[in-house]
Amino acid sequence: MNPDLHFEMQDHIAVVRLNRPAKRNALNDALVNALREVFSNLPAHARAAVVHGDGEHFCAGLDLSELQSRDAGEGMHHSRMWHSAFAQIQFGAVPVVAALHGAVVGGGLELAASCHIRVADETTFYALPEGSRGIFVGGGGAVRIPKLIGVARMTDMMMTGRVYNAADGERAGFAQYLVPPGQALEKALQLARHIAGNAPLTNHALMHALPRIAEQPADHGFITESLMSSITQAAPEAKARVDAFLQGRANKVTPKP
Ligand code: 1HE
Repeated sequence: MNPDLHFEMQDHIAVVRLNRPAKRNALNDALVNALREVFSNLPAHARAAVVHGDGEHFCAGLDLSELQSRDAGEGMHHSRMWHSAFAQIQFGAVPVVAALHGAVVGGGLELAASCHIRVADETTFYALPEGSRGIFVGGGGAVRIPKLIGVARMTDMMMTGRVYNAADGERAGFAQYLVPPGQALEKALQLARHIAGNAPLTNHALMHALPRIAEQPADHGFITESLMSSITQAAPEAKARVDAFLQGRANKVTPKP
């Protein structure tokens, strides 16, 4: 196991920590490959995962010390290596919650965007310094980040070097949750435990079908939705959960206090 990536199971939750604080958890090739390996080989009892970073920052993005002149073909393969690793996160076995703090920049933001839910603490800031480093996003950011914040905001960030703080970032759509400093990991674990209690088929549909449906033309999307809906409803677990509600044994939906 790569010492820059720490992995442990907490009951059914896989907890993955970027463990390179001296370099602000910058992602070198070995670390990107280690992420792919970890998410490709989660234990069978994993039901959800959390990704976080050691030290003062979540992740400083691409390890710039490895940025070397590559020809176009080599550059494409390098970018595809990142795609393959982050695809294992987005379209892997279990939902992944990112716990963010400090810098979430460049490839670090691309990593966060490949997770299903993002929890940020108030120290978090978001940037895409690729624009000023003379490069472009290559870890799936051009596809995933506009889905969070829109093309216009991403263009602005890369053209002008704009940095979003945690509160503005939450409003823009980077994170779904904003918590006080130091509390992102605990909140992410709490959410992961809730997710782990869902019917696995529902989680699967949310990870694998929903993003595809959202990209389909509406008339295709409606059909795919119906198929997924009938598959999840047919599972014995769905019937048991609905019966539990009807018999007063399941939580009601309650407004937030
Ligand atoms: C690094 C990296 C890195 C830090 N690659 N070594 N990403 C960036 O352009 C962001 C560059 N980093 C920063 O802006 C800052 O480091 C931070 C805001 C993240 C943190 O600041 P700070 O003051 O806490 O730390 P520092 O003093 O800048 O850095 C501490 C050490 O980490 C230092 O090394 P040292 O040997 O001098 O101690 C830094 O050189 C090192 N370090 N960030 C390599 N990124 C698939 S395409 C994706 C393309 C991108 O991600 S481009 C964006 C790259």
